[in-house]
Amino acid sequence: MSLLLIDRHPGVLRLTLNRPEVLNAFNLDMARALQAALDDAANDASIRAVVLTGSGRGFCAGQDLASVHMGDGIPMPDLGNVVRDQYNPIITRIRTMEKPVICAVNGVAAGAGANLALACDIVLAASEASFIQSFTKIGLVPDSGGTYLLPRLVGMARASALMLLGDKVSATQARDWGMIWQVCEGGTVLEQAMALAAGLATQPTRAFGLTKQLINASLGHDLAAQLEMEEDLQREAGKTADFLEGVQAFLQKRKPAFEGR
Ligand code: T3D
Repeated sequence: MSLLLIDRHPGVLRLTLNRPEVLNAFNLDMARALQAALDDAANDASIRAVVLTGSGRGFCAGQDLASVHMGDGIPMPDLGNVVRDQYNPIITRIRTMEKPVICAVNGVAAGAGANLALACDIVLAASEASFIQSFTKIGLVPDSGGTYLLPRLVGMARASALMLLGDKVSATQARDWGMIWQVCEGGTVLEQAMALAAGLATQPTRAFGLTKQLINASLGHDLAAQLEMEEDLQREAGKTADFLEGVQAFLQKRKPAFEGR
């Protein structure tokens, strides 16, 4: 059985974590498969949006705790290496990929699974989904970019409490706190994510990529540096075929046909 299901739709790549018996917890092979698929998506110009979801009733329960070999005199594993080799490349790729990554959180998202979802550009969650920063419950620290993203999404007070207490946050609460974009009722989360992705795949992909660069940079920039970067990237956007098409379509009162370049 494939640990990651890869489905191509026009302009859209759908990636489904596929270890439903353990709520799609990550082992090394699944992490490697996701890394490779994200790399392919980033480098394939025909893919203009990515959807990430999970099979079964969970989205992802983080690290597969059964695959961490310890106890009975076995030396303690070096978890820094696990984070470096498994999770950091995935989070970096999602954040830096110059096309939108949409997460369809179909069920519980815990530990690295929660932070994987939060790293995506637009997060939709099923009404029954939940988010748990479960790391400290097993004596670990949050990883997969959670300590970077969560305080920025929900503020220090909520991020600190969520990470120290490890409480479950419902999809509705997550939306109301600004952690995610939207809650989808009635089992429609994947359908809605795919429809969103199909729409985005017909839009100016290059401008999306540049916008992602600006959003990422804004988290560390002061206003002057950000204004300068906007100037630079607007210069680039202004040279794209999609800009020309967008303006012509507006003036001719027709729908633009963006090619993503
Ligand atoms: O290497 C490193 O460790 C470093 C990297 C760390 C990154 C991390 O992600 S650390 C955090 C790891 N994840 C967790 O601590 C979450 C553990 N899981 C849970 O707390 C609960 O399963 C959930 C709250 C996510 C869901 O609860 P519930 O009641 O809906 O489901 P369940 O019955 O607990 O789980 C269903 C099955 O999935 C169950 O197997 P079984 O009994 O039916 O055979 C359970 O053992 C399995 N499962 C769930 N999470 C994991 C898992 N198996 C392995 N690893 C898991 N993380």
